[in-house]
Amino acid sequence: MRQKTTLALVACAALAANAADTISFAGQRAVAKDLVTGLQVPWGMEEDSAGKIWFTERPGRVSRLDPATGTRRVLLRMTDVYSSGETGLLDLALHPAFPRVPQIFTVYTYQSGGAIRERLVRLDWEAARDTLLRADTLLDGVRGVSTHVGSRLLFLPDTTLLMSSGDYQNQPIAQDPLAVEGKILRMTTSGTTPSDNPRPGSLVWTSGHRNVQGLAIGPAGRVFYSEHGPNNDDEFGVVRKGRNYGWPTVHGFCDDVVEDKFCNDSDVVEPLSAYTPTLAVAGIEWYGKDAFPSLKGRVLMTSLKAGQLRALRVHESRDSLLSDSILVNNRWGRLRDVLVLSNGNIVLAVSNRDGRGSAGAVDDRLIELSPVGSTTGLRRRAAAGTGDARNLRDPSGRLVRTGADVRGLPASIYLLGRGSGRN
Ligand SMILES: [Ca+2]
Ligand SMILES: [Ca+2]
Repeated sequence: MRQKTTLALVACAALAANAADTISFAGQRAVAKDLVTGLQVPWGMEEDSAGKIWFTERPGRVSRLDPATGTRRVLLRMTDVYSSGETGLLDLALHPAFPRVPQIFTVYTYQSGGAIRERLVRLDWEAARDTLLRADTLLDGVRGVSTHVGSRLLFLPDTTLLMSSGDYQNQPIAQDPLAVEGKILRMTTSGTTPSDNPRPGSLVWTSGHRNVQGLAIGPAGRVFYSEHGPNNDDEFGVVRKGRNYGWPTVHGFCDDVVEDKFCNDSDVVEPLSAYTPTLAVAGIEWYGKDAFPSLKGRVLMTSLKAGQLRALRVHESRDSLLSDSILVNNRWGRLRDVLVLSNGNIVLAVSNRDGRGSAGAVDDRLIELSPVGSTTGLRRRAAAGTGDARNLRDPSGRLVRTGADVRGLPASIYLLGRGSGRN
C-alpha cells in the first residue's frame, strides 16, 4: 500500500520524558503518557481546582505537577521522615476548600528512640512564596514497624478527615477499642474528635483492620476501602460508621465456623470482594466522568503485586458487587494510586522502586490515560510530536520504528507514515 507521508522534524531527545503510547483501554483507544518520570515511590495524589496534581513521594517529598506541561515543582522536603520497608511519607489530602483554605494534610513515619511512629500533620501553602510550611500536628505517636502502617487520607463532605492506620504486625490491636492502630480514624482538621463519632472522645470510626491502603468516596457520601490481607483475602468494601471489619479473626468473607461465630458476635461487615491469591490492592477512586464512558459509576482500584487497575461496579443502594474487571494487567508494574482528573483523564502512580518491584529506566512515574479523540489527548499528542504515526522512516526511506513511541531515537528528520503496512 502506498503510504501518505509527511515530513517532520522529530526532536527525540526532548521527548524522552514525555513518551506516549496509544493503547486499548476500557473498551476504547487511549493515550498513555508519562507525565513525570524518575520519581521515588509516588504514594498519594490529589488534583487542585486549577488542575494541578499534588503528590507525595515516600522518602519525604511533596510536589506539584502541571499535567499540561509536565512541569514539576518540589514544594517541601521533609527531613524527619523515616522511610524503610513500607514506611515513609504516605498519603496527602488537600483541604476541600483549597486553595481558599490553603491547607494540606499528610501522614508519615519517623523514628523515636529506635521505634517507628507515625504522625498526621497539616502543611500550609504560602502562595506568595509558593512553598509549604509545617503548621500543625493532628495526631502523633501512632505505633508502627517497617510494615502495616497504612495510611490513606480522605475528606468527607462535612470536612472531617478519615485516616487509615495499620496493625503494625500486632494483630490483636485491631480489636482494641482504645487503640488507634488497625483502624479507620475520623477527626476534625485540628485533630479533635467530632461529636458524632461512634464513641465519645475516640477517633475510631471503624475497627478490625489489618492495613487499609485505599479510601474513596462516591455519590451520596458512600465511602469505599481497599485493604491488604495476609497471604489471602485482600479486600474491597464499603466503610460503615462504628462497625467491625473482622481482622484478625476474619479474613475476607465470614465463611468458616470460627469466622461465622465472630461475625455474628461482633456484627462484622464483610467485604464486597476478596482476592486470593492477593493482588496487594492499593489506591482507589470513584470514576464519575464521561471521558471513559464504560467506567462511569465504577470504583477504580490499583494493585501493587499484580500491577492491575480494576473497575468495580457496586450496586447503587445495596452492598453488593455487580462487576469487577481488569483494565490494566501488569503493563507498567506496581500501581500504588489512581487519580481521576476533573476532565476525566486517569493518572496512575507507578511504584517499581519500592523495594518489591523491577524498576525500568524511567521509573517511578505518573502515567496519564486520556481518550483518543479528546481535545486533551490530541493536544498532548501533538505536543509530544507523536501524531498518528504508524511508522517512522529515515530520509532514505528506511523504516526505523513502528508505532507512536519514539523513545530512544536520535534527533533527526524522519518521515511519518500513516499507511497500514509494516514493510
Ligand atoms: Ca475484613
Ligand atoms: Ca474468610
